Amino acid sequence: MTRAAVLAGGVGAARFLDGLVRVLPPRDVTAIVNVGDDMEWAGLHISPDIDTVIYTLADMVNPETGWGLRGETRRTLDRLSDLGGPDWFMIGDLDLATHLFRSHWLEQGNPLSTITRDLARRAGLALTILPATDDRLRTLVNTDAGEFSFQDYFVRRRAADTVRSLRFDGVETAQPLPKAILALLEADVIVIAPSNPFLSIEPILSVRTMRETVIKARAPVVAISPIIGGQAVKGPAADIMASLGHDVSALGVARLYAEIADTFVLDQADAALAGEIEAETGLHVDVLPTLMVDAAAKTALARGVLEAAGHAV
Ligand code: FO1
Repeated sequence: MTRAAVLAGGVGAARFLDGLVRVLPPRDVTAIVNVGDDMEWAGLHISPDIDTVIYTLADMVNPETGWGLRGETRRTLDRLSDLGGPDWFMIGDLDLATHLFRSHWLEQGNPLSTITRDLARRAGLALTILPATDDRLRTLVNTDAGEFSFQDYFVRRRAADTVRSLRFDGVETAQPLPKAILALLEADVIVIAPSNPFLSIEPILSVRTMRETVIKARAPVVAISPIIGGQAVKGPAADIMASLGHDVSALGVARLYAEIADTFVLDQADAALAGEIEAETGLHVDVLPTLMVDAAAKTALARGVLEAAGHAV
């Protein structure tokens, strides 16, 4: 039996997990998902990364965007537009039901983790999906134009502002889920998914005891680069790394994970950096095709990552 715990952000992580549950029994997989991107929108609680993971694994995701539901319309949003908004965040008509469901049960006093478990079960998923915390945790982006919530910065302002620093509001008091700590301690492999290191992974690791647990856990830690050939596959990772003064390359990502990971997986396109990364960071480097264009590519990456951790499947 190989138990895997995966630190996960949005689209890249969801695709990786989709491959992982095809090579491991889903019951042996735990995803610990970022909630720093969560927001309140029109009175509803939205957890984009959790929803992206659920929708992708349930094969319900909109393939064009990588988030939202396949085949949904924007009729409600258009009507909201006619009323004067808020309409800057694209909430599709089917996705809206998820936010109504989550908000309703939160309002009734249920923790986010319980609602997430329910949503995953109703989507027919057997892996464990845990929010990084049940407490309020919000990524705030400090830019030249002021401080914004992540979605304000990313969607409303189209990631146009130069980022100076990030802050995780609520992180001083946010508690990790005991189940997440246990999953990390019991795992045979811990994977840092190919997600934005600053916006997706750092908010998870910043929750108290999380980073220390990943470091002290007995399992090998494998981090997958979300940067290929100096570019992010999706999202603002490249821009943010650059404006925070980091090298926009697999080497730049490897440096961020040098203390926490054992193995670093980079794409074939960056194979030439392998030697330099090993020499500078001390990480063991594995070169794999990391672009998850279809089910076969996702499965191959998951298999390669398990092999890199010494767990052939
Ligand atoms: N990303 C966008 O770029 N524009 C949107 O209007 C948008 C709406 C949206 C609605 C629900 C959801 O679950 C995700 C949504 N996303 C949207 C993606 C979201 O911003 C993600 O947090 C990021 O892609 C980072 O993972």
